[in-house]
Amino acid sequence: METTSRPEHRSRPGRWGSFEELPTGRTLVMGVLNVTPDSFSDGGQYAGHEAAITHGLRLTAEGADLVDVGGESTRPGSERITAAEEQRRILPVVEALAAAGAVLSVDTLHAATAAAALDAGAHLVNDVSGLAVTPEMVELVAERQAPYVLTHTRGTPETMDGLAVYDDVVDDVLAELESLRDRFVAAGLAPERIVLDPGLGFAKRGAQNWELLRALPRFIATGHRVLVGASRKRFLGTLLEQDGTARPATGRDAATAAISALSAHAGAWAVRVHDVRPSADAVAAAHAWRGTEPALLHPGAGGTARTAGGGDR
Ligand code: PMM
Repeated sequence: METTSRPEHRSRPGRWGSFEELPTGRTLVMGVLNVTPDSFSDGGQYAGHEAAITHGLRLTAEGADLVDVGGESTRPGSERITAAEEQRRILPVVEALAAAGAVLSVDTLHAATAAAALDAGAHLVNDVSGLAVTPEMVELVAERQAPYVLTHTRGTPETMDGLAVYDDVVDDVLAELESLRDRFVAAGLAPERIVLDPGLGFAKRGAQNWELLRALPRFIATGHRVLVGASRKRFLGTLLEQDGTARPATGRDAATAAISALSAHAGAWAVRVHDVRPSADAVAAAHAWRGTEPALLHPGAGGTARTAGGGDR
């Protein structure tokens, strides 16, 4: 006998049409689409427009609620590209996937690219600038009232590895995120449009990533939606190392799915992953384990601490 409810929305992932229409009763799965020749985790596979569009559609078919389109690698030590080159890479992909009904975020450090992608049909801006966010980006998202993923990092991809020094990584990351959040709110962005992301792997050393994951309920208690981006990251390669050799990126998907399940159990808004199906399944299992669909996992998220009925989810 079927004992768990199967929400209607599971039948049409990736076709929600807008940020507002995304489901609120469960953790969402954001599929990663790197239109780059040099990403650490799927390096160069989807650099051509056709291949990228096909992969984006595959991500939605496999259960992605959102697709995160990026044209510039932000791995430690990666080289910066111009906003013009970034737009050449991603805009045709954004247009095609938006036309297919996918909810899209644009993963960029450049306000000009964020603006162009929003014009081309993207719904959210996913910015991993952290403390280096530009005034132009603050102004843009406030003016457009664009949903904005505020990701913690320090420095730039060239310098961030040397900046992973904290008194208390959880306290410090939360404080830095909240002060950045205040800048956006002061500029006029509605707090419920701000998603917080602890920025795993961004100015974080191995163990610090686990401390942040352990503290996920504290991030969720801010009242903001929280995004977790652990997929295929180096700290998972270290966890799974054999004979002193880190497990390569594509061998990290089972550990990624485990983190997706635990993030869902904790009440994260979304997980950002490369291999969508295992994480979509993991999230479904986590919610089934909880027994009921939470009444509203993200009640208009924004700035005030939520008193979650069941305590730590
Ligand atoms: N990680 C990467 C890129 N963009 N965006 C957010 N919000 N959070 C993350 O953890 C994150 C991100 C790392 O690069 P990848 O696209 O090659 O995984």
